[in-house]
Amino acid sequence: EERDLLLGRVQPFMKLMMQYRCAIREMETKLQVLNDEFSLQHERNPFESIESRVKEPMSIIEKMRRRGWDLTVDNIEDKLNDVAGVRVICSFVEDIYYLADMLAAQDDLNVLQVKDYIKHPKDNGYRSLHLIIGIPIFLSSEKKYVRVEVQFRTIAMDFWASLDHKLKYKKNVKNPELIAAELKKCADTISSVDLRMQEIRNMMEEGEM
Ligand code: 0O2
Repeated sequence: EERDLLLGRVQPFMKLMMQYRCAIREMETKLQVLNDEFSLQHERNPFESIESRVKEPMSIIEKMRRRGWDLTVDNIEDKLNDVAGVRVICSFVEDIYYLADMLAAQDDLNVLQVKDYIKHPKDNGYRSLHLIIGIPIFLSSEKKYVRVEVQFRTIAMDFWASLDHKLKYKKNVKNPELIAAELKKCADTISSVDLRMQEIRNMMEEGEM
C-alpha cells in the first residue's frame, strides 16, 4: 500500500524529469547541427562548449517555495522555465546572436521569452542571453512541447558567472560589498575585452572570402 502511494507520487515527477532530459537532447542536437554546418562553411566553431543540466530536485523545491507555489508536478511543469537548462559558451558575442537567431528561425521551435542580459546587464554585472524555448519531443503516444532555458555566454562571461555564483552560495564572506563591487568592475572590463576581441576578429576576417 505504502509503496503504491509513494510510487504514485514519485512516478509523475520521474516522468516529467525524463521529458526534460529528452528535450535537452533535442536542443543539443539542434545546436550541434548548426555548429557542424557553420564550421564547414567558416572553418571555425560558433560555440566552444555546451553544458546541460536538469535542475536538482532540491533546487526545484526551493524555487517553488520562494515563489509561493504549491509543490505539485503540474505546477513544476507550468510555472518553472528553467528545469531543463542548456548553456552554450561562445568565443565571440556575434556568434551568440547568430546561434540565437538561427534557433529562433526554426519552425518547430517556439521562442517563449528572451532576456537579453548582454544588451541590458543586471545591476551586479551579470551578462548572458537567455531564451526560453518550447521544443517538441515525440513520445510513444503524443508530441509534447517542453520548455528549455538556453543561456548563451562568452567564455569570459561564463568565467565571471561561475565566480559570482560562488559568492551567492558562500556563507560568512568577510567583505560582501567590496567583493560585489570588484566583481562589477570585472564584469565591465570583460565586456569591453569581449567587444575588442570581436573587433580584432572582424578585422582579420575582412578581405576573406
Ligand atoms: P541554477 O539551477 O543554480 O542555475 P524565471 O526563471 O524567469 O522565473 P529567474 O529564475 O530569475 O526567473 O530567471 P533568470 O533571470 O533568467 O535567471 C535564471 C538563471 O540565470 C539562474 O539560474 C542562473 O543560472 C543565471 N543567472 C541569472 N542571474 C545571475 C547572476 O546574477 N549571477 C549568476 N552567476 N547567474 C545568474 P538559478 O535560478 O540560479 O538556478
